[in-house]
Amino acid sequence: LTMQHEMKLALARGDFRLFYQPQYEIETGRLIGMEALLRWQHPERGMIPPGEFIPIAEESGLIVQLGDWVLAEACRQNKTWQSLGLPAVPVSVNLSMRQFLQRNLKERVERILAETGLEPQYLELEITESMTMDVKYATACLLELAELGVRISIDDFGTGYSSFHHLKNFPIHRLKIDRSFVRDIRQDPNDAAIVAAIIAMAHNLNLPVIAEGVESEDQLHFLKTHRCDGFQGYYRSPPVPVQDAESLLREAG
Ligand code: G
Ligand code: G
Ligand code: MN
Ligand code: NA
Repeated sequence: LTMQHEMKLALARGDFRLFYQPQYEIETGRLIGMEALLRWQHPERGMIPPGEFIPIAEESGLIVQLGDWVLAEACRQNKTWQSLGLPAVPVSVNLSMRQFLQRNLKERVERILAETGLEPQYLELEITESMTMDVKYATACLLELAELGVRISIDDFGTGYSSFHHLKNFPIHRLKIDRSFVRDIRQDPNDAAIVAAIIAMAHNLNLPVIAEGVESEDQLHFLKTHRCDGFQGYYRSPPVPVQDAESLLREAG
């Protein structure tokens, strides 16, 4: 069985799962969002991390179907939480390049929102910086998505080729600083300078910034001092299964 075939079976059997990582406001510690992260619960091999199958799904094109499943599942789950009276926060979903290049992406997202009944402001789409290289296409595509009323963030910011010039023309709602810059923020003055510069630049463009991969009090303190708006990371919580995510929302309510 090829990996591609196995993934098709897994999708049909319901072996994919979403984990959720909470996002917090730095100033208050308040829970402000949940990032949905895909996992494959393989019957024999156990939990397979996305790094091992997303590239293959991307190559084969299966990512389009899988991505639709992720979108629908995240929206459905968020709507369920809201129906239970839990605090309403946006759910963030990672888009792959292949999904971003689909001509009917807007219609697909629109249909999923309609089918799940989730209001568009409670869905955030994460695209990576590298997906905006074709500036003309990215601008047009992001404008279409923004028209739906969904939120858009730039993930892994700082790792790609960033055109600050074009950034200001994208209809985006926030930047996510890549965790590779956060890791050594207290040891490496270059990383510290980069993070401080990204925050300052984003704020000049009126964009909130969230830092990923925060693992220590020290890192959080640095980010707070530099007025970073949000964070996610093991320091507060790793990505957790749906039941644990629900508990976190309950505690926040
Ligand atoms: O959750 P984890 O750290 O293992 O994720 C590894 C990578 O897989 C990250 O870059 C993350 O953005 C990506 N990823 C996780 N879930 C999804 C998903 O649903 N769709 C896409 N396209 N990428 C995902
Ligand atoms: O590329 P993206 O930002 O979507 O990747 C998210 C990935 O980062 C998830 O797979 C998640 O498991 C991982 N992650 C989340 N928090 C931390 C953290 O504090 N440290 C590290 N090393 N990885 C993290
Ligand atoms: Mn992400
Ligand atoms: Na990232």
